[in-house]
Amino acid sequence: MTNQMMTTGQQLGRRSWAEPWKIKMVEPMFMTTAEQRGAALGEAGYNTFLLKSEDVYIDLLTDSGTSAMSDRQWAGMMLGDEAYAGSRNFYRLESTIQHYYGYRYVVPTHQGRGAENLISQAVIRRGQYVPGNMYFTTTRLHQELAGGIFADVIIDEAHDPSSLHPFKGNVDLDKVRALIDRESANNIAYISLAGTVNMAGGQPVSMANVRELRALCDQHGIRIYLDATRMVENAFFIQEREEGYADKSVAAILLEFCSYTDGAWMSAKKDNLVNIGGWLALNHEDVYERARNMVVVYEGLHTYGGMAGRDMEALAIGIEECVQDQHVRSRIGQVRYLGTLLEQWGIPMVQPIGGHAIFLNARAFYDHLPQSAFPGQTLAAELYLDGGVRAMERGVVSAGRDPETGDHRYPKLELTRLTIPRRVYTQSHMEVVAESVKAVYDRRSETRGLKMAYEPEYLRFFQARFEPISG
Ligand code: PM9
Repeated sequence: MTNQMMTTGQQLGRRSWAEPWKIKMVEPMFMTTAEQRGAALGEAGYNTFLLKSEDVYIDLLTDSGTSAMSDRQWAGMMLGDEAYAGSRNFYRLESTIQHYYGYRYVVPTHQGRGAENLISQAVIRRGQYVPGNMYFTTTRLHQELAGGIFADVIIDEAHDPSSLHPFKGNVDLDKVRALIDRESANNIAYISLAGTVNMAGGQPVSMANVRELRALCDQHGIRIYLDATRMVENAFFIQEREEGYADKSVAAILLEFCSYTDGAWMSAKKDNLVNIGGWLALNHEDVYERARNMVVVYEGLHTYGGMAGRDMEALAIGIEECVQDQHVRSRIGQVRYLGTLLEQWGIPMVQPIGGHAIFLNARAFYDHLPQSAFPGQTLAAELYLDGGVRAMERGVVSAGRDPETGDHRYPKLELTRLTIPRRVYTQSHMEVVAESVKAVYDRRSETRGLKMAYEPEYLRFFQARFEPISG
């Protein structure tokens, strides 16, 4: 048998895995011509967020709200209790979150940033620091809008795309100690801990790290709030990489991890397998009271928080499904499949391969472009032009401007993210994507970069417009 005829499993000397589901309904996809893509990208100001989805072939913009729901979830949609107050679906959702994540109190929200707004407003005093394991766009913005000052306390390895540290999401406890010594514990609102860390490449936090962080915070009376958006994927990495966890289920690991934190906010559009939804869960009654009161100002009543009853039912079922070991293994397996195809051509990317996406290292990809020519944004544009694949920038555009100086923030990581929706695409789609990345890589020296033509005030990566640098 030639190498080309062998399955990936055979090549690696083991049996292959397969998705624990089969396809019951399909949605047609259409390929555009190069000319159509050129026109569409020009109209979108070279920003993939401004493309119409009908002009996209394979959509790897985000894994947020793009999952395929199961037959059970769709059946659950028919059980929506659309009462304004006290919907039965809310109580089901509340007990499911309590069961799998272990927190006492639950406040539903329309999506993750609704919950980020509530927790930031509820617990940050103006001028307080919020140390976190790398920034996330919406999270930091809500912390800043509430008067907080974000401080990056992730380990240095997280900023190095080639470091093979197995837990690049870990908090550097010395950085936290130094901040406490400098500013005093009283001036720290809470630790903002994310598992996995999106902007670092979907990298996990170890159980040992969160346990030590808890001990340190207990000494100083500091609370820890978790961004649990992709915590199920984080639990899988712990099972795979951390001593003592190989025989524990993802669900058991998730519960233990959460037990070291005081609460969590969630974009249910990721791990939890729904197209819309979010929640905030808390252990302390005082914080819960504040959040529960504010939810009626910003989201809706405290028993729906911006979701329909049917959304809450689908979400409760999504939580049960997403913690199944086989599901997480195949979800991360597909991300790795794409990564392994790209690795064989030497395409630069963040290592180790993370949970939800391949993060191409645009700085190394276009090593002839300065960061001011937006290499990450340029690569996303070029991928779309080549084969209609939609990716997203995660570099200087996403980092925004420093609120004090007004200057661009230049992050060490200048990345382009190929984000894999859950249960949506097949291995053949991954192959088409990989070949497109390779084609763009082969002609990288011809690429000149972009300049920004329009910049909105908040979260500029969503709506900014660009023009190609000519010459
Ligand atoms: N993440 C993503 O594509 C959605 C669009 S970019 C803002 O990665 C984390 C870790 C996220 C996240 C969204 C949110 C906000 C919070 N934390 O989008 O408001 O990755 O539901 O969640 C996106 P919502």
